[in-house]
Amino acid sequence: MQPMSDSRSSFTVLQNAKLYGILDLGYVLPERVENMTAALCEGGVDLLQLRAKKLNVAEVEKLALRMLPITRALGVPLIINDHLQVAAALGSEGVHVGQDDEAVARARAVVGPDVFVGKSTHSLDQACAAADEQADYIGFGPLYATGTKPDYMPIGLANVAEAHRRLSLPIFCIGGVNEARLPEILAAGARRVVVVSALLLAADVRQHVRDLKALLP
Ligand code: 3NM
Repeated sequence: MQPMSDSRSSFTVLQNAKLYGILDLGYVLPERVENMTAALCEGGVDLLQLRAKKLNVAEVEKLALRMLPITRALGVPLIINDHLQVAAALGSEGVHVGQDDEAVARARAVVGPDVFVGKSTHSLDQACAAADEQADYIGFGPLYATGTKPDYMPIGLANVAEAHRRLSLPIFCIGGVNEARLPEILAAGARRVVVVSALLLAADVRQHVRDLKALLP
């Protein structure tokens, strides 16, 4: 499969990204993956992650293979959650890892320098540590309690501005982000967001992506 036009162009897309969607198999039936990928990308998500916590590696790889022609045709970097080997085998544009020690370095060793590596962070200290670890971007949250990641304590908005003051890497605020909350999230200093359930459960996914993007400066 053709990579995005050159391997650094996905890094440029990352630097400019405001709205990051996640296709989470907790919300989307496997047979709807192509439709949902197209709706999210055509609506205008800047980045798209495949997250399938309950599927095995072979199933994740098959889904990613079905998504890639769509994401590539629309110039949206595809990020694989957790499965470094899938990202490496398919040459996806990015990979996303959790809060394990050395997770970024271990990911980089598997996927190489042309695949960007993002890390989940759940406090200001973890955000700073991930930047020190040379993550290419971080998720910062959950801002609010969310059914998508139910076991995590919400961290609120208090440290959003401080994270942006201290760090220069892209910070994607995540967790309970929706249209109604976006104004207060932006007022707290966020510049980029990840939206999962509010997009995947929208009656008109394409239009909802457009509506959210219009609210992001
Ligand atoms: N990671 P929704 S919160 C996948 O804080 C994920 O690291 C989080 O889903 C983190 O938009 C989260 O439906 C779930 O709340 C986000």
